[in-house]
Order: sequence, then C-alpha cells, then structure tokens
Amino acid sequence: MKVRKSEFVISAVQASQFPSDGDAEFAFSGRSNVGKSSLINTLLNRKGLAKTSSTPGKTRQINYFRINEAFYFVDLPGYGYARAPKRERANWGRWVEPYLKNRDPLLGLIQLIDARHDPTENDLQMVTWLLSYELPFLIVLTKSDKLSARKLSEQIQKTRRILSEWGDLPVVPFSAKRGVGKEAVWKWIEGRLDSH
Ligand SMILES: Nc1nc2c(ncn2[C@@H]2O[C@H](COP(=O)(O)OP(=O)(O)OP(=O)(O)O)[C@@H](O)[C@H]2O)c(=O)[nH]1
Ligand SMILES: [Mg+2]
Repeated sequence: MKVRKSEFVISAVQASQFPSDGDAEFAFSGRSNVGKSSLINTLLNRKGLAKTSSTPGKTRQINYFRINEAFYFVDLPGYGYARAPKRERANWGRWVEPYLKNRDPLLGLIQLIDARHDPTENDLQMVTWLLSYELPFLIVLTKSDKLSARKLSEQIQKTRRILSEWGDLPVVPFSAKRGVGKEAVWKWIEGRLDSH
C-alpha cells in the first residue's frame, strides 16, 4: 500500500461520533501497552500520529485515522490493564463489544499479542467474540525484536497451538522497532479491501 496521506480524525467517546461516510475501516486491538499505536504508526510511516506511551492504559477513546482519503484505521482502547479501576474495566466491554458487533464499515481487525507472552484470557475472549461476529481478523505478535529468532519461531508455533481449537489462524510476527511484518499486515488489509 502506498500511503499518500494519513490524518487523525477523532477520538470518539460515543458511537454517534464515529464517521458516517460508510468508508471501510480496520481496527487494532490488544491489551494495553502491547504496541497498537506503534504498529499503526509503523504501517503509516508516521512517528507520532497515534500517540504511544510507556505508561499502560492511557488510551480510553476509540481513535480514528483516515488513510489516503479512502478508509480508516481505528485504534481501540487497550484492555487488561490490571491497575485500571474495576468500573473502567467493565466499561471497556460495554463500549468496545457493541462496536465490534454492530459496526458495518468494519472490514477486519488486527489482534495484537505480545510475542513474549502466551495469549491472555482477555485475548482469547476477543478471539471468541471475533469468531462469533464473523469478523475477519489477523493475529500479530508484537515486539518480536525482543526475542531471538529461535524463541520467536517457538512462540509463533505455541500461539498457533493454543489457538488451534478455533482453526488454523494466521499468526504474523511484527516489530515496530525494526519494521518487521509491515508488508504482511498491509497485504492482509489489502486483501480485505479487494474482496470488499
Ligand atoms: N522493542 C519494542 N518496543 C515496542 C514495540 N512496539 C511498541 N513498543 C513499546 O511499547 C510501549 C507501548 O507501545 P504503544 O504503541 O503505546 O502501545 P499501545 O498498545 O498503543 O498502548 P495503550 O494505548 O496504552 O493501550 C512503548 O514504550 C513502545 O515504544 C516494538 O515492536 N518493539
Ligand atoms: Mg495506544
């Protein structure tokens, strides 16, 4: 994908603020601090477009970015931040689940999992939702630069094995630091756009 233009659109706090033009969108989800904003910036060749933070749990809003004046990237709030107040954790599901379930322009979702860890309960819950809403998704293992090549390939196999009860799901390694996996993620997005 040649990214000619990428711009921030809105930090939505309620569904009425979502774009209403019907253009396709792709969401990015995963636990807080997993690297969602960094992945978006890497795909767009932009350093600070999506705000990154070393303090987890900073992104509460559903953030929209417009790409090539044609489609959207959606940076979802991270989940599973242990120190978040309980009320906020409950709010996450109430806010994000209806989005996943009902958002017509949503063509696909990139599910991020830290390459250093096995999928969490929350990650598996997400996969269950995505399958039940029949929303196509791609699993991306982030921060792959933090593992040796051998450890990384073991973790890819292990993740596939853990997810195998839901079928043969694609798992792609990614590093925002090194730009690894960028082409694979774009290819998947382009495939979804083409079949649309
Ligand atoms: N080494 C390494 N660090 C990364 C990578 N991706 C992200 N990080 C770091 O991980 C931290 C969190 O990254 P973010 O992109 O802000 O994560 P996020 O998922 O958007 O976090 P929230 O918005 O808080 O949910 C930052 O300090 C990043 O620099 C990567 O591929 N490699
Ligand atoms: Mg973020």
